[in-house]
Amino acid sequence: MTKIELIKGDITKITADAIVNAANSSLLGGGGVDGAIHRAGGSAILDACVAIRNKQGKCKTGEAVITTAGNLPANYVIHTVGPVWNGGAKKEEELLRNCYINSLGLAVEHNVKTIAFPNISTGIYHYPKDRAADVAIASVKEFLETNNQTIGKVIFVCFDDENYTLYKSILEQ
Ligand code: AR6
Repeated sequence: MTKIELIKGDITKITADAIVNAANSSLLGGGGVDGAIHRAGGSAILDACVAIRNKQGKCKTGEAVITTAGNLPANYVIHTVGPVWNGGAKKEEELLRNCYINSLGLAVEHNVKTIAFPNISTGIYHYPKDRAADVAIASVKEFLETNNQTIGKVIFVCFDDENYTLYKSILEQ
């Protein structure tokens, strides 16, 4: 049985096999959690992202790539590109679900036992937090029920009180 854990805090401080980054399709860094991860992890992460860019181009929305975690207390960073919220009829839900499913797929491929997720798309990309929390938790549960034999723990790391309260109430149900 995989454990689902909820933490309020900074994902760059989490010790896990992999932490997930809410990146953009350039993979070259940005603000929010992306900026925090690149700052704390150092240039090895950007170097690895540039190498991926050179090989396969930009990362499409909903897709994910994996790199070293540089100086972070994790082995890998899985960079996924969440959808920008655009009213809800632009496949945002499906794309956000893909972020979680594709990140977990990469994690399994790399024998990751513990993985930490931020609240993808709920900052600069303005996905409504309540809807995003529903999608995140449902997608992770679906993946764990159907595909997983190896992941031991999934940690949802909420940076702000609103997300933490939303996740807490959904997970307690
Ligand atoms: N640890 C955990 N969560 C964090 C941290 C942190 N250190 N910092 C922020 N958050 P955002 P997005 C939360 O804006 O909406 C970047 O420029 C934050 O409170 O980081 O997917 C990228 O390059 C929010 O709940 O990501 C893209 O251009 C959540 O992380 C764009 O932002 C996501 O907020 C992606 O936007």
